Amino acid sequence: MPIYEGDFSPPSGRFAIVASRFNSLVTEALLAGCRDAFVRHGVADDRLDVYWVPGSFEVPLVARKLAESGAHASVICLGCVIRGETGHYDHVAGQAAGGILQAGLATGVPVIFGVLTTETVEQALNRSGLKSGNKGGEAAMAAIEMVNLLGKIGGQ
Ligand code: INI
Repeated sequence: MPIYEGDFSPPSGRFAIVASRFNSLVTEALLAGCRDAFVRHGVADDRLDVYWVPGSFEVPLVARKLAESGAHASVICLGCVIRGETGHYDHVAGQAAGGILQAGLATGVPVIFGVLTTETVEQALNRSGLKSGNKGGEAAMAAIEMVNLLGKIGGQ
């Protein structure tokens, strides 16, 4: 029985990272974790293109444009939405998630959801390099795994 999985061998091509400036203390740390994971898996900084947007709500549009361009093997979306800071948390977080999903489904390019959605600032900090790892690094790993998995589909 053939089983197909993406591995973490260095993929070819360029990678786009869309990062949200809102809550930038957290998102700068997500970006650092993302870059670090890429570099440690054979994707050097000069193969990464970083696009900054104002907030997580703006991430899907830029992610979709990039995915449509066909210039990148994957698009990684980084942001941070904290419930305690806003009454429109549900709209921003929900629309970001839905838009990021749609960008991938509409283009066939793996578009990775590296947007933190947390109740508190402490949780966000913990998931961006403190107690609970770094979601930006996890997003880079997910991108590599998906690129390598998709490379195995249709070619057997
Ligand atoms: N954007 C975020 O990325 N995180 C947030 O927590 C947030 N809050 O709290 O409102 C947020 N708002 C801005 C939003 O993403 C848009 O940039 C803005 O509404 C303009 O469209």
